[in-house]
Amino acid sequence: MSTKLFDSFKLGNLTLPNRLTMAPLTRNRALAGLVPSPLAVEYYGQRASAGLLISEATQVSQQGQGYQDTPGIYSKEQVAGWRKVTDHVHERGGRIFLQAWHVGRISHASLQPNGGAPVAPSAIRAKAKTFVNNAFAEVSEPRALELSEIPGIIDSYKRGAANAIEAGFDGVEIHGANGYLLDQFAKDGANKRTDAYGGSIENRAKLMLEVSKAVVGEIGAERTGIRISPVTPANDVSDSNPQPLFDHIADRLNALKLVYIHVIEGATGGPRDVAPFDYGSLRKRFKGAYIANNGYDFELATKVLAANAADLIAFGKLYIANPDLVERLKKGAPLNQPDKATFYGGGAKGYTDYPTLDAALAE
Ligand code: 8OZ
Repeated sequence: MSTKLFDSFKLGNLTLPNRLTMAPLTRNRALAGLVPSPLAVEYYGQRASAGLLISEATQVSQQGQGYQDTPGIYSKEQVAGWRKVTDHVHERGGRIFLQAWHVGRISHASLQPNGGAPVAPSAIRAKAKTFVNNAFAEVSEPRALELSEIPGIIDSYKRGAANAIEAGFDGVEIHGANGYLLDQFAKDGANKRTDAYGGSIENRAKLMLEVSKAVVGEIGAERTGIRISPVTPANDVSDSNPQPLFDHIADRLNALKLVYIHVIEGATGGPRDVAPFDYGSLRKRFKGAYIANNGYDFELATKVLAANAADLIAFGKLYIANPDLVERLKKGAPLNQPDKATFYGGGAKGYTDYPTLDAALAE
């Protein structure tokens, strides 16, 4: 079958050798100080043949952490740890963006500064679980952010973006998806504020757009992307009318000239048709690149690229299990199956030990 999946693509100032993107994947293997480990260097390096790698979600502050052992991008030690990852990816001919993350209310007091409450647009606890102290736990009751705290939140993303560039990343993807802080502000199921950040679509989208503007100001639009998930029910988030909300967001991101929008179509890691939504409307409004994600395989990727409904395709679970996904899809070779038991936490097993085709054939 003829496919555009292996065609090159110009993303800002980068030339990607193919249309495959490694989706951001939480793996909970950071070391003390929430520094990426030497295994992370190997893991990302193994996957460097992807057109673009996106790092696992990486908190921009201690307040932004919601799960144990996720890496940060706010300390010198973290920047130094990430520098080893980006150097290795670049040595192997790859390109990598950092995903900048603040979990908002999807956190646990035990992870927060001084054991305090996680922060949210409104003091509404999500019906969601996190993983802390080596066990699943209900997320903690959050407190609503004061209006006076918002500039500090925006600054934390800005600092995270500057640190990411210092750590050698090619760009930053703002995590605006999956029921975390920016998605919580955008959606009316989680945001009941009555100030300038609540109520209308414009007000609810404001924080996501102010963060985008700040990151663009810090590192440049050609190095700034964003991930959104208009209809996902992930982490108990919901909106009563997502189409006009995300149409507005797409228009405004277009005006800010972000290099890409990365769209989770449907329920994160679940059904693509969970709720009606016109993704073509986002595609039409946003003139930068469109990265499509959720449940893609070779066939669907080929179809969507042929229809020009996306520029790049992000693969998650397939990239956990197949470091050489590009080569495997090119050859129509069999794929390794991901092992759910080793997704989150642990060491090399299920992380850096999935064989490449060459390694498998040599056995
Ligand atoms: C799985 C487990 C923990 C976090 C996301 C950052 O869904 C995540 C995440 C995924 O975006």
